[in-house]
Amino acid sequence: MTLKTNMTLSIDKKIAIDILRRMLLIRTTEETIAQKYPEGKMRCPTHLCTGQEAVAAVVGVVLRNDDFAISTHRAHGHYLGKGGDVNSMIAEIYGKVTGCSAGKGGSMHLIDKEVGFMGSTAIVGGTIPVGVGLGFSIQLHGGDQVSCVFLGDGAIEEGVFYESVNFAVLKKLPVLFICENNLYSVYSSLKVRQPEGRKIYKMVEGLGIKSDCGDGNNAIEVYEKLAPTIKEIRNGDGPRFFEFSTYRWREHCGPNFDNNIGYRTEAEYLEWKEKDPVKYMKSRLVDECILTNEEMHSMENDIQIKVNAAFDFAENSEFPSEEDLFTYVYAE
Ligand SMILES: Cc1ncc(C[n+]2csc(CCOP(=O)(O)OP(=O)(O)O)c2C)c(N)n1
Ligand SMILES: [Mg+2]
Repeated sequence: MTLKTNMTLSIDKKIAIDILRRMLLIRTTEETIAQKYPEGKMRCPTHLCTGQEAVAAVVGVVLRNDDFAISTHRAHGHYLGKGGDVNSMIAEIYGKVTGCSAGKGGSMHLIDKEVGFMGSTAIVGGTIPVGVGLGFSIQLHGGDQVSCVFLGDGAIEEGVFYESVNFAVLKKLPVLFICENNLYSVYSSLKVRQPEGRKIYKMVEGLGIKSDCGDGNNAIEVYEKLAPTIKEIRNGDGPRFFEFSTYRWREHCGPNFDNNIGYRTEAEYLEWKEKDPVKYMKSRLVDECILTNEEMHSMENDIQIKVNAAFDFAENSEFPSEEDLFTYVYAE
């Protein structure tokens, strides 16, 4: 692929392409899951992140392989963004022994220490103290890694969030808290959960942590905020909190759209769909002559082939044996 000049983007061209490639991988994987889910072969609940790809992709790019990330029930994008293997993830969702959690976890319980993806669980807020503990372990070992804790706006309403941030601030831990504010906790809007006008990142700042917010549908803005921050955290400057605004397109859990059931409107969804983070990044890269339309189509085609191959891999893999059921995924 040839890189063109004439660029006004503030970020390196290769990094911009890397971010887009990860976003496309996440989008294509999620949309293919949605398409195939009704076949009934994926027997676990799936919380898709279509519409939320930018933050996951950028975090994956700014983190190193030996940095840690820990996530939630909506983990697919975080896992793939961090460099997780799409074959292992799809096999996991199919419950196969070749899955990243050996077929025992399913969509909401992904773990892959090869890429520093230290787990995801369905208990809202449950992984936050684990991510802080990972940050503590980095500090105790004198390393320069970062522990990234992904959380949703709903997790801000769990007490453990406050205990965890307090401990991270107290010990000046290398923890990056990434809150993807998609406005909803299942069917409850922030409007019925928080006082009017409250900004999450401002409230969290009150705990003594440097906090900021940004447009989670604009991958370039997310990169500009996170790249310098990661360096500061590595240099021992303590934890950081970011709130990025975004929107999940599909239903809370499952492959369908649910704008007709009354908790949000079609108009709101369409407004956010206009701000499609993938479309935005694609058009920026074409407009800035970093990629031609042909190169873009070729990249998209390659990714769809890779994703289709992952589904074939999953379908052709074995279920865990009875013996496998009693062995640990990670023995140490
Ligand atoms: C402790 C706990 N309470 C409630 C639930 C039910 N629940 C599952 S996902 C979810 C919404 C979480 O919202 P948010 O953190 O904003 O993440 P999003 O689904 O928007 O990505 C809730 C309340 C749960 N799994 N765990
Ligand atoms: Mg939410």
